Amino acid sequence: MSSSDLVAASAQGNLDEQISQLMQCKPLSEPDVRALCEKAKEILMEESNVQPVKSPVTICGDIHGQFHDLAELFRIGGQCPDTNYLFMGDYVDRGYYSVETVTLLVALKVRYPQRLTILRGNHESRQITQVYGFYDECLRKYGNANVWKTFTDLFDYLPLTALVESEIFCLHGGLSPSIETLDNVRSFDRVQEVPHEGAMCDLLWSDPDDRCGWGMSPRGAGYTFGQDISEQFHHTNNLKLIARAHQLVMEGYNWSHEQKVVTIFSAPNYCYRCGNMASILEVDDCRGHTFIQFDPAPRRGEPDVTRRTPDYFL
Ligand SMILES: [Mn+2]
Repeated sequence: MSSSDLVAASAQGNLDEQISQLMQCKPLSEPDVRALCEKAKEILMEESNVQPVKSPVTICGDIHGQFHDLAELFRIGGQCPDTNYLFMGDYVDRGYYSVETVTLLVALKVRYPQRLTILRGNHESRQITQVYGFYDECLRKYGNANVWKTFTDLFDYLPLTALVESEIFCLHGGLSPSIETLDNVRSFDRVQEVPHEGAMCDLLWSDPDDRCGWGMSPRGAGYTFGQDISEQFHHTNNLKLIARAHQLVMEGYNWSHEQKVVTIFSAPNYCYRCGNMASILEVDDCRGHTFIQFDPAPRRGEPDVTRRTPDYFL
């Protein structure tokens, strides 16, 4: 081995140690977080606003700092890198372990950049994390705001959307009246704080709705969009499905717009009190899809899993 190979091998060994530490829900030191985020930034800045992803891949929704449920998700869905994952944002806030959750996902991204795709959610933002918990958790666990600053600076580089096998468009929120084509999404500069309005904001904040057309969102950001909007977007961009997260759904997944849109939510018993199931969506190499539902991580015993029969869209 050359000396540069040795350096690379030792860096990788170090990263593997960090990942096993994180898997035990133990946060990294502040300098380790800073070095990790530097590497992650180099990887993420090369990715597209519409990051291409190949199947097989398992698509996941909101995690919100529920570290033990993320560990359960990996037990049920398969460990990284044995299973490829696409996470659609909202890693932080609400739950008690935002630091450990987001550090683990970023470490896995650095270790296995081709196996893991991590998109930006509306909570991957400086402003939102100061209100909903991540900022306070960083202060509590590190005694200062440096780790919060490091992560929120990294969040600016996260891709906004992904496209699985040119047919499943994945994003955190939903569609935007300012966006007709995937090339529109590819064209803007995403490296900034999530704005209060406009295309980038809408992708992270919008929700599907039973009413036709565009509507005002009760969230105060983004829009609601009807089935007519989803159909037009599918048609223009040759899509089979829009997969998104962002909304609590009691079964862990929920179809809308005659199966043109699916909501996936991966935080079981959200906020430790909502009583909902979580789910993940496995897309296999024949592009069949299977939802796996799961309950909160049990304290002991076997995980409670429901594996649905696969559906194929042909
Ligand atoms: Mn959200």
